Amino acid sequence: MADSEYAPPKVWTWNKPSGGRFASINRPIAGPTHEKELPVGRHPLQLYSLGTPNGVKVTILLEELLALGHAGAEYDAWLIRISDGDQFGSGFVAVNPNSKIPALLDRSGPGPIRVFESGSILVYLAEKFGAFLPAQAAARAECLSWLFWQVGSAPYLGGGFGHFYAYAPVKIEYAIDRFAMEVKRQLDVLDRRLAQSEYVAGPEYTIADMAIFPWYGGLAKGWSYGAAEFLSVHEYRNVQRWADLLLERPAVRRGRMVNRISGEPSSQLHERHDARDFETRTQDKLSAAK
Ligand SMILES: N[C@@H](CCC(=O)N[C@@H](CS)C(=O)NCC(=O)O)C(=O)O
Repeated sequence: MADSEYAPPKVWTWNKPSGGRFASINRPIAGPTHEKELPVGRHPLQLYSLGTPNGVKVTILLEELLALGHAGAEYDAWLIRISDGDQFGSGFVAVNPNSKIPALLDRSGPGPIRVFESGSILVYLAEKFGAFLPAQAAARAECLSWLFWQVGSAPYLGGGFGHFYAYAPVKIEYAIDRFAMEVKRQLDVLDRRLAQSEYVAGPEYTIADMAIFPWYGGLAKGWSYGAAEFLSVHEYRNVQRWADLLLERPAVRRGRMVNRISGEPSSQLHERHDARDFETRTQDKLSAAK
């Protein structure tokens, strides 16, 4: 049946798979599907994640904190394979009832503290270590405004544009047009801001940059959905300038490797338990050692 002929029933029921990539993990109910404890390593912070844009925001911040000398930011990054349904294990759901990566357990205090939602994790860690979130009221407000701009905007990029352009089982012109228009508008918002300011929230590098970079920097650099040409991302020159600036940072480069399961084997560090893992435990090194 063509889309225009679809007449929604009175009550929606879950009677067939939704189709498209990731259909196997979509379901209309929450809660665990199976019992599975989460592993716990030796560091104060336990991160359960995957190297997607939402996961990378947090590993960039952790690597930046360590680069600043905050030893308390040492972390174990465990791999959650969402296409295998790891996010529906009982241990993961206890840390994030929303069953999505990233999820953090802070075990540095008297009792573990769970933190979920990537934006919330960024604020929690920035406040805990007093870094990358300005203290002065106006600068802090600007940083949090851009951080929440990312949290509110990216679902239109990922769930809207990315889904209908790259993952849906059918190409629907109406949906692709609608979300391409919105994503180009968002890129223009960012481009105009970055024409006035070195970093997104002002002259300082903050958690707003770390949140926005994996989504919109990644789109600008052609890493997302094979859509660089379609969206003419080269036209957003200030976004390009800023993305290149962030890519020069060693902590950003390390953060992008953690929990990554695609791309060059030398860029994939499936789990990170020690700073030396970047030198010794990337997939190319592990394969060579076999
Ligand atoms: N708003 C959430 C979104 C997290 C999210 O969508 N995570 C995706 C991967 S990027 C996920 O875990 N998907 C698994 C699923 O939907 O079952 C955040 O920012 O943390």
